Amino acid sequence: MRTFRGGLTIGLAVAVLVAAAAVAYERYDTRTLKRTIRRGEVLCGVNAGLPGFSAPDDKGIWSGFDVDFCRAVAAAIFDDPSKAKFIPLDASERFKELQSRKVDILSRNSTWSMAREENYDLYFPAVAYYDGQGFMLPRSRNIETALDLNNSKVCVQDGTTTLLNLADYFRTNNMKYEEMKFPKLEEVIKAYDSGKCDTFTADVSQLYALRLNMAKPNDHIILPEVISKEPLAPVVRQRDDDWMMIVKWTLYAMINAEELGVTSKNIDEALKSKKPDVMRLVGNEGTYGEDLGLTKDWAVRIIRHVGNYGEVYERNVGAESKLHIPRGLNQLWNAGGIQYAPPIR
Ligand SMILES: N[C@@H](CCC(=O)N[C@@H](CS)C(=O)NCC(=O)O)C(=O)O
Repeated sequence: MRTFRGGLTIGLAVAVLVAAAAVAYERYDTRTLKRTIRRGEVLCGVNAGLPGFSAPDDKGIWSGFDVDFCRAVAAAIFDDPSKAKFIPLDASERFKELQSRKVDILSRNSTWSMAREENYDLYFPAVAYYDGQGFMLPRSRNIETALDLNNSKVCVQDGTTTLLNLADYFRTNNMKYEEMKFPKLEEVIKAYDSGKCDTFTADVSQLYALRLNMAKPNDHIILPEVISKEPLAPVVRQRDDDWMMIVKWTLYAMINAEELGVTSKNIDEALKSKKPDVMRLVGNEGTYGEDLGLTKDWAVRIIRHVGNYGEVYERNVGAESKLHIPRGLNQLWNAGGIQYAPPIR
């Protein structure tokens, strides 16, 4: 009888433990790396269509800065950048969808903010692109500063930090505005295009991208004021540290490679380099890749297939792209910007 009761107690304790583990598993996904490797591809949540950042062409081939970052993660893991699958996500649903494991990583012009990490149990490993919010409006309106936007109708997308900063900016400057808010980007653009709004507000990089798609891009100007900090970063789930480390160090490998002058074109020479920093980057010294759960040439794979940070920037949004966004804050720290990667050592 005593044994029976003891067995019952143990049974109950085991059941409680299993239930607690199930709850913990539901809340925290700690197995993304294993699942990704088993699946053979990285699932990337991206913007449905933002030229320069992420957009499919007419054959369904994706390109852009955010797309390349996902390809870099796939290259680090699989030595094959094509092992990244792109899943377009709306602004308002993106964090819930990452939380519910629809994607492994969000690489979608998402601003790192405290509430987003707290409310969705997410983590933004490192800043991929320092952005800020601005205003676009028809050149014909002859407005040169955002402080002259009093009483404007402002087009803005719902579910974004943009909406919150807009309210702060007008309140701080004692100005009135009418919020013309839409859940989908197409609706915001349509409203702006058809003259329903006096101005359109979004991250400056997005204004550059969207202006390209206007019938007459030259008819629209972007005002000089940048009214917020928008550190755009990839996003992963909290307490999934193996995965978070890979995402974080993929970006840092790209930034360090640029700082060390290692590019997709000279990577084979870099493999012969005797410079200690370069030797660590390319895996000829230390076990940095193995310690990430990858191979020693993890960074070589990224640089060879996708390029260093500067190459990715210039190709997609900088001088070699249609957007021509100056490097600005995204220049390396030793060249006037604030992109700064901790060392690989
Ligand atoms: N960085 C801001 C804004 C990001 C954002 O989603 N912006 C909109 C306005 S351009 C967008 O990309 N929309 C595209 C879409 O929802 O498909 C954020 O993280 O909230």
